Amino acid sequence: MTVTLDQLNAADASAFTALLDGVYEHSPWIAEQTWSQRPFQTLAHLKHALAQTVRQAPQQAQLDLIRAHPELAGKAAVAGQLTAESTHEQTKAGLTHCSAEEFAQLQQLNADYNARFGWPFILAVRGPRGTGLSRQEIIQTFARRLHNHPDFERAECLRNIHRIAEIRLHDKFGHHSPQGQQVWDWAQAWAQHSDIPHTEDDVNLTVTYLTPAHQACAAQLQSWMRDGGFDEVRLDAVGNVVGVYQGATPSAPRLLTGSHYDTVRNGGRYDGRLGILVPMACVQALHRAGRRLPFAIEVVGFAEEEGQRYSATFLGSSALVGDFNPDWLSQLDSDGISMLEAMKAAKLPATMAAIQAEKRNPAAYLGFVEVHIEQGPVLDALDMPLGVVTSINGSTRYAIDLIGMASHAGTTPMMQRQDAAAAAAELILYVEQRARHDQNSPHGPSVGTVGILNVPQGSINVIPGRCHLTLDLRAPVDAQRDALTRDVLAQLDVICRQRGVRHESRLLLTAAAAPCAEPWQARWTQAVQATGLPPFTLPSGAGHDAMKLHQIMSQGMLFVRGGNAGISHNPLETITCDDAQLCVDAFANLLEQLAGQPGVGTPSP
Ligand code: HGY
Ligand code: MN
Ligand code: MN
Repeated sequence: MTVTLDQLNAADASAFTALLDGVYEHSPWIAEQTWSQRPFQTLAHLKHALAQTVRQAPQQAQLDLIRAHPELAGKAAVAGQLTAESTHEQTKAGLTHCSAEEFAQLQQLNADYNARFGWPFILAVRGPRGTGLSRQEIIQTFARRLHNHPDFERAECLRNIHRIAEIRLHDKFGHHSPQGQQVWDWAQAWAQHSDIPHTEDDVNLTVTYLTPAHQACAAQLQSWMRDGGFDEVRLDAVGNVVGVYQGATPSAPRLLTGSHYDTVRNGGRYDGRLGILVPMACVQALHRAGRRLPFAIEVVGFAEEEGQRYSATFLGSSALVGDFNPDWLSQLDSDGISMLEAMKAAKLPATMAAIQAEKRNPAAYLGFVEVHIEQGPVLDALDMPLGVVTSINGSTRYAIDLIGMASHAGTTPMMQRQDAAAAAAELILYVEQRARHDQNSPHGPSVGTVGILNVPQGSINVIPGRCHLTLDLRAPVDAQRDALTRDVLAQLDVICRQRGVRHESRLLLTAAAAPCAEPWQARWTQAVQATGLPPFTLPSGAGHDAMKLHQIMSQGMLFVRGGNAGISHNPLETITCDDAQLCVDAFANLLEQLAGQPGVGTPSP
């Protein structure tokens, strides 16, 4: 018998607790202490309230909650003493069918984990899709998390307990997330295309500009858009996939939305792609309902945002704002192929005229909205599925070659070296120390990263004569970004002087900080509240296509929680299909807000 919110809201404390029996393993106190917050507007509201009850409980109560859970394929399972819910979950994940080797691995992991942390390993084995992780995924996650810091691991166990509770609540309420599952499934299907072929135990998702995998992703997206009811679907002059779902009248203004479908090397499945798939799910629903809004919806899958194959970050969205840099066309990739040649091989027009024709007229648009995975730890740490972005950090990127003198590692006295790698090491530590200096800046912290570092043709017994590195410097406002950049480059000169080394530095990118327009922040906040969640705002440390569109129209962003503490640019990047559903619901609400807004035809401020 499924439970309903009306039933729950009308229940007295004991009936309320009874209705939620089993949601949190052997811990009725959580429902008891949450009862007073009724009425609950939505299931998301209830889940968030239950999670906050745990968050506000004393640490001992949190530990007791963790310890109330059985081990995976542990003694209780062997003795048949699991609760019905845990039995169902462990069975669904195949833990009742372990091979002898898997069983032995799990027993060892249980023993090692308990010895290290003093509580059982907690994992929502039904996974992000709710259909169950594989035994291999469970064992890999178990082994990986064994090395976490205890404070982090305790928090991660609690996050998994909330995910277990969420799935159990959905079972109780007969709740499903069909569009969230569709978005999640699309992301898995898209991830099959990679520049690096997948092997059984190594899924290295790498999709860089105009490679065969990239072109397969573009073809796949066009096919999904056509199937999903878009009226126009095309590949534009730089490889962006553009889908238009017309409005009620041909002259209707357009809402522009989308994100990028390229990835970093060995990246995640949701970075960028979520921002294409979520609006696509909303258009599919409108099409199926035969509905037309007073505005058209233009969804763009941007072809290149990460700047991996070529140093041309935001290439796709640059074309839409009219600042595609013609110099990019002559850039060579690591195989010596120019961007122009890559465009021709991909059967793109490969002319600046065609590229410049992609520039959008902002007067025809209501603005740009982008959904994106947070790519950071904030939402996951707060058990918050959605967050509204206030501003996108500005950034500068440099490629730097340090040039010293290669010489014999054995005979060159330490005081007579021009060691390019040692100079790089000193610079890296300075970048870290200088960025930390802004930790308490009133605008928010800066960040500084050296993401690429190598000694070309290095040898074990040769002092590095050259060292190549990249700088990625970011801050919430441009003045702070520029001060950080100035200091780092000044220190680079000092280090070079002191070490008899010289440098060749090349500015790759300057992206201005992009505050999200208040009207869009307000609409996203209203959309999040409509899901039953409290509004939450946060800045974006990551760069996004929205900061490009910001140059010609108002923009707003919605973040979705990333699991695994929000890790990103990493195969561990993850979201749940239920959070994806909340995101689709929020996007659909934003569309309804716009549709119901008088004079929606005029561009937003
Ligand atoms: O680096 C970034 O912030 C983005 O993922 N391109
Ligand atoms: Mn990225
Ligand atoms: Mn991205």
